[in-house]
Amino acid sequence: KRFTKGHDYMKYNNWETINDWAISISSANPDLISRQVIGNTYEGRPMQLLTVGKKTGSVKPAVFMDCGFHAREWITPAFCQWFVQEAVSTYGSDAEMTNLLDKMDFFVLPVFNIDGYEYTWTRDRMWRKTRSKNSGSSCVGTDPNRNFDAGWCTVGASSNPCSDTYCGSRPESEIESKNLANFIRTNKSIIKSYLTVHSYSQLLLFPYSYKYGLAADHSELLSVAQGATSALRSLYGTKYQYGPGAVTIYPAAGGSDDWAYDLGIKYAYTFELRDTGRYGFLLPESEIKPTCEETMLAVKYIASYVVKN
Ligand code: ING
Ligand code: ZN
Repeated sequence: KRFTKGHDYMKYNNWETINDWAISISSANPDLISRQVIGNTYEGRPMQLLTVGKKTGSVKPAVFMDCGFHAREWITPAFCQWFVQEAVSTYGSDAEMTNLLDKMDFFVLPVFNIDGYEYTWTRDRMWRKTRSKNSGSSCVGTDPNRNFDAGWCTVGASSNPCSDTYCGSRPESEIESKNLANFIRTNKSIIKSYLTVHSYSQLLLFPYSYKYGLAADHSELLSVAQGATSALRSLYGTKYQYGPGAVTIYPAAGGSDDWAYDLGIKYAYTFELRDTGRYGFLLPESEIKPTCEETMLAVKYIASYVVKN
């Protein structure tokens, strides 16, 4: 069953539709999904967080996953919606998903940068940043993936509010960053993995991006990335490169994966979904289904690894 009350997972959905979906899918699956608002965005929209997992009455380890950090990366909210629907519809039939949801919880934030996402639907399809005002400038927005406290604004980021990689006035200057960071700090004892989903380039990145030095857990992060990308490739042959951010794409400070890793969340990964540039951010809707199906395999691989380690 692809649809929950008429919801179409094979189309890009605007924020109003995603918000309605988050409310209805959680109330339709009370044994598997609970919902909370972790704060409001700059423009006042509710950051809906779904907790997906069998309710057992005991504390379970968790994977945190967010989508829609950057407004124009439309395939990523589509993936978070797909993930939640696939989780509830394969629980009890797919052995791996059943085991995952019995033993752990997924915190899923379908759209992090809601104000920016809405702006890409109404004004500028290629918008990336948040929509907050910058004092002393007429330029709007901060790059949320330069706004975290991980070598903040030292490399691959700009202190110019007009730049697409503006790091903000200070770490967590954006209310969306602060809301996310507060939730993760509060729940850090149970969050074993942090996954942040971007597009495009077909990469699976892990710390560090803010420096060239290797993470203490480099060899384990590398081997899990190797396993996850080969699981992904097994479905349609889609090739992913993987490695530390700084050497695999470019050095960039203030990213949420580096921040989560330095907080103590070992399995911190950034996905860059399809494609490699033919359509880029404008990935056709016909590619939503194959992209989400193959990405499911990688996320399940990482979660299964985390659950048994
Ligand atoms: N790419 C990421 C970006 O924010 C990244 C790459 C990952 C940078 C992790 C820093 C840390 O630039 C996209 N497409 O947004
Ligand atoms: Zn991005």
